[in-house]
Amino acid sequence: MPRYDVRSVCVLGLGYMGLPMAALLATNGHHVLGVDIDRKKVARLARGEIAFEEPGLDELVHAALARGTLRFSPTIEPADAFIIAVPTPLVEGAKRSELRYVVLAAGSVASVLKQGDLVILESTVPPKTTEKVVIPILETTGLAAGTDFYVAHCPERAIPGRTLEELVHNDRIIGAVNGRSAEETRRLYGAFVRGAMHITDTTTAEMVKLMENTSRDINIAMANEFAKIAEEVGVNVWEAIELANHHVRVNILKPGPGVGGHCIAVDPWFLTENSIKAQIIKMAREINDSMPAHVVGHAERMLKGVGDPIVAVLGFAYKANVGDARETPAARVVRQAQDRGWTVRIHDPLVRDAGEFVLEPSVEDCVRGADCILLLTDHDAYRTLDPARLRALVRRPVIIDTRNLLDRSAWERAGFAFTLLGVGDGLPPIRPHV
Ligand code: SAJ
Repeated sequence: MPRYDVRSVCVLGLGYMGLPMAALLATNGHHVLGVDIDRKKVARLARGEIAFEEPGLDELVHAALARGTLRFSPTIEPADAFIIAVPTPLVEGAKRSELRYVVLAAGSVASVLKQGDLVILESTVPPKTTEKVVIPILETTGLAAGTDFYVAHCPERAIPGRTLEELVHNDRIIGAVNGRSAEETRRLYGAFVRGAMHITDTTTAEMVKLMENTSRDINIAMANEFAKIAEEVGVNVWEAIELANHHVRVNILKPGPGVGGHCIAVDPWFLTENSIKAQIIKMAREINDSMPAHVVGHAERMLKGVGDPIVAVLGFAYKANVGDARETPAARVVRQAQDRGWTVRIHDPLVRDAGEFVLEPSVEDCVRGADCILLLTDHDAYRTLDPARLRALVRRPVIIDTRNLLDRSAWERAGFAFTLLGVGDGLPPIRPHV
């Protein structure tokens, strides 16, 4: 008999997806226990302290805490449904997935699993992980997937910066082991998901998620390659892309200093790790990974002849208007600049945790005495920078915009030498054939 009222839900992994999911379920009729192996994080969350910025999340978590429908603990408890939303990073130094946290989480679910429970894997994983890794761990209990308990893989697809809105309104893929598992999952997510829910098998769902992010990675690699070619032939790639996108069937993405974040820079490797046929996916990864060095090459050109240069990096987040610095290409730019012996100062108005990197408290502190400003993230806050004011602070008025954010003529009027990524300034243009 279907249960019409799943009420106790345990969410394992309280990161960028697990926490929003837990808060949404807890404010939509369920009693939720959020579990994380990081005891300090659990203690902070219990006090209502969230370590990252996400629109609406703070309010939602506080609303759920006030209602008493959301609790946090380092220890799992029996529940009607379990959602595994733990990280799946790359193995250190290798281009394949680290499934250690998924394995640990599945083992911990197995320790409390009972007849009739629902287990949903949300973490992004390589094809066949649900079938070959997660289900076997859950079945060590002696219970059978699909009959004694229900299993689905529902990859999250919300974008950082709009997580709550997208968790509610995006379509969901439900990769279920059987019809009953799909129905139980649909019922649970139905509490807050307003998008359509598409049912398929677990391996197809795994593949769909990886294909989505891989397709974006390949498209960004193409834009980055266009930028390099435009520099060679003396064209403004941003103008060329804008014009090409007037074609009804063309939609070229934007070049930049590289692809960061915990998804697009990682997921394509999950798709290729067991494939002997994959080619274009690996090449796109390499093109995107080459961009930090390309940007540092631009800086090198602009700093020619300058002894002991000071470089001011504006923007450390992996993309605009988020405080997330996971896998940020800025870290690679900074390291490569430091490897050249340059002094690098970094500013970001949104990033709270830059790991080993020290952030300056203000743009002014960052650019004072600098020989080159390197704009790496297109935060809205940087649009309104006053070039004349910064001109008075820097040692040499040089700026490299890797995101096409700034008003070139305003910076040039203030006396800056302005380089825009993907523009063939200063290079001899190739004459068109006549
Ligand atoms: N980027 C470019 N040029 C572009 C677009 C992006 O250089 O035209 C760069 C960004 O600056 C950033 C990186 O790519 O460094 C990734 O940013 P993003 O906004 O493309 O994607 P993410 O990583 O924030 O979120 C993606 C989304 N996937 C797709 O759009 C297919 C999101 O829906 C997924 O939920 C998320 O990955 C995830 O968790 O997998």
